[in-house]
Amino acid sequence: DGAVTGTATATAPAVATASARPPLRVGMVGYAFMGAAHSQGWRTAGRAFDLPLRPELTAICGRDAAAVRAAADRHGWASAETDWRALVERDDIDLVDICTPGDSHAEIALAALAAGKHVLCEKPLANTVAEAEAMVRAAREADARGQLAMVGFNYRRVPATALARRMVADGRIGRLRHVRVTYLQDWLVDPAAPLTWRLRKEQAGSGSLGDLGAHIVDLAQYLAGEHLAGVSGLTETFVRERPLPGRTAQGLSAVQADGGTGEVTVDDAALFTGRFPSGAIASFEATRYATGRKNALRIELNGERGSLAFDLERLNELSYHDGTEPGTHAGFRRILVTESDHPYLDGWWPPGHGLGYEHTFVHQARDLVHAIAEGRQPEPSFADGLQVQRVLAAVEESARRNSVYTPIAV
Ligand code: SOE
Repeated sequence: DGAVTGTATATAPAVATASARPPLRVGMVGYAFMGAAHSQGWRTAGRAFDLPLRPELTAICGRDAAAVRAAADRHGWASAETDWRALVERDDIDLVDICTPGDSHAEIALAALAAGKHVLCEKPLANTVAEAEAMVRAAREADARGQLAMVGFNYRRVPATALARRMVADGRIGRLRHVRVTYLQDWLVDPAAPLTWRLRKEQAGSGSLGDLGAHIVDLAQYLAGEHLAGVSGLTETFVRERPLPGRTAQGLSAVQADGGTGEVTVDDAALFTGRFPSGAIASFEATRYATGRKNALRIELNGERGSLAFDLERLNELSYHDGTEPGTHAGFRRILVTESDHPYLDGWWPPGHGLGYEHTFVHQARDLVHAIAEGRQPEPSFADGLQVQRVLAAVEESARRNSVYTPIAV
């Protein structure tokens, strides 16, 4: 700088350091699994990437004072609140991030938008179509006041899925014929796993359908570049009665029971097919009973000119078959999605060093910060979240009517 060069006229180059950027002060509601994941996102985005606003972890909120204080310390939040209404009213918060079970999404989002905040809401957007519609209306009104709202479908932010989207849009697989998606987990295989909130309709809205099916519907539509026109589905609940969880139960399948059992009021598995307006057809499977499968989100797209395949358990890779190559040496090849010109890779490590699940939340925070700084609607929007909700509702309706083909409401 000037002092070091020793010349009175020398000036330092105008380097805007991250700490000189205007802050984006975040208040987050919820501090369990998704709260920890979103905390990572907010904490890291401004360090890995050059962002126009500097995310600040201003306040975290949860009902249990001691637990939320501990979460604040652990994840780096400056303060803790026990009442989300107090959090959304705080003058020193610009954005409210909702990481609670689905039954409180709509109420918190509406209050936060009314209080002038931007909103990020975990998926599924809401527990019902009616709630999601109210959220979309509120988001539209807020948009006119310069506030933005996004739903958190984080699997769009895996570099390999973002690259797949780019390749489909560039015509690399040509006209789409098939989309084949599964999202398989196994944390409910044990009938002694307790009845946590994800198994209660009044809290979670639905079971595997909303928890896992929402992700694969969004991802399939995002990659296909179009919305489903209709679906036929089946749902099943394999274990209808489970031990009640202890008050301290944490995580997906913590076994601490208080005694007594309760009814499982959601689906354990959902299986459905769908049609796209282009003529492509799709199949979907979402379950927590796929013994041995931990977080197996797999998607394959077959087009007239080629195919793409992705497996979340190998998330740095994308398989691509170029059907226009001579048959003698054509075949699926593995693209290692770690080059600096691959989506999101400009902020990370040299080629081959790889990313993980948590980076999707960093990328989500990054994209939202850019949209807010530029004053444009981030994607996926609340309207996108509502559309996914309508697909889920159509699957439930179809399942109720023995798999009758059910058009998606528009
Ligand atoms: C549990 O099934 C869960 O944590 C989902 O709620 C998340 O959305 C998914 O990303 C991982 O699995």
